[in-house]
Amino acid sequence: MKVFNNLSNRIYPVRESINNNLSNGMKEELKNIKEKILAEIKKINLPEEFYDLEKKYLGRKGEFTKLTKSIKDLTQEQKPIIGKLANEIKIELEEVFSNLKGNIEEGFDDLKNRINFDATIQSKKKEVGHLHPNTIIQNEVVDIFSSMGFMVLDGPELESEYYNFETLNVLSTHPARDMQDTYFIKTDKNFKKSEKLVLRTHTSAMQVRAIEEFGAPLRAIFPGKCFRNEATDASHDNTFYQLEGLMIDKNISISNLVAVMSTLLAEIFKKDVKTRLRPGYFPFVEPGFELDINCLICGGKGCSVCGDGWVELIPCGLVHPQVIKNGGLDPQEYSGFAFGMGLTRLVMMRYGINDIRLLQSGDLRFTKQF
Ligand code: FA5
Repeated sequence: MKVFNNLSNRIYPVRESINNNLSNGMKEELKNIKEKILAEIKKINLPEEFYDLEKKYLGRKGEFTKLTKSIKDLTQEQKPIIGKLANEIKIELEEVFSNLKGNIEEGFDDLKNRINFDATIQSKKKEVGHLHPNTIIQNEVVDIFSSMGFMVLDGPELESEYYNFETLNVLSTHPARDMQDTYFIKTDKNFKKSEKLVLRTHTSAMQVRAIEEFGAPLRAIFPGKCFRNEATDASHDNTFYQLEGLMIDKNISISNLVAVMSTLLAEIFKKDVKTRLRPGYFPFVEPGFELDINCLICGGKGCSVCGDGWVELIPCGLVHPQVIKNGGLDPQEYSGFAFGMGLTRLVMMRYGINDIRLLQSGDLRFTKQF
């Protein structure tokens, strides 16, 4: 018995040292495999290689997974210690893989630059977009008119010649057709002349559509995109935004027009802006005016945007009786005013933008400033 006891006493420490060696070896192996994985991530060139690597080590039959399975062979004392270490390394690796996966989804090109072995690395923040300056100002103007009881209508950008020109007293033989260099759309020869299509040159194309649809009394604005075949410069683009306004009721006069325009300018600029009203010719208003504002870019000295210190901003006038008639109302009973504000130019004035072409350039260095 004594001998046996001795043997047993001797055996125990031997087993313990085997187990100690085993657990120390495991510790080393776990640390080595972690270093190996992180080193291999560094060499990745393609997204597929990243996914292969993840499978090779962390997959069900992966090397790291296999290693952790052998923890069960350790003693009861060693199991929790090594198990804890293995778990910590696993969490760390999973976090590194998960963050890099985020980077991969955003663009692999940048992956290598952003590989970082800090397990707390965050994937690149998603950039949140924001409103274009045109939309910001359009929303402000829409709010101002909504508060005055105007409804907001949308209209087609591909418009018939009928609504774009003819309902507005601009017949095909009328010299005013030359005022707006138009993109005509090729249509089938079976198209009736009145159905021929153009990219709308102005939001006035909505005037008769709105009267037809809603009758009177009517207070509506129509913001939207317009197109003209322009030789572009600092203040003219081939695609730009206007915001049209139309009010039809009994006894509408120039005083109503001036009151609405003054409210608009005071609200939009929130400071005193010099304005001037001069006669303007448009076949669909009588009388017609041009409301100009003193250029806010050069302070009225004259620049590439305004030329002479004044910016043509809001052409307007009293609706021509024929237009009211074209909409199906009696011009003896109803009158109205209309205006067609150059929304893009308003944006330029508000933000001090000295070239209209920047607004549609798609250049993020420009749009990110707003
Ligand atoms: C018109 O388009 C008329 N429909 C406006 C109108 C409506 C008059 C209702 C009377 C009653 P005009 O071509 O001037 O008018 O253009 C109106 C505004 O749009 C101009 O004052 C200007 O601010 C803007 N605009 C015109 N062409 C361009 C362009 N190529 N680029 C940028 N803005 C432009």
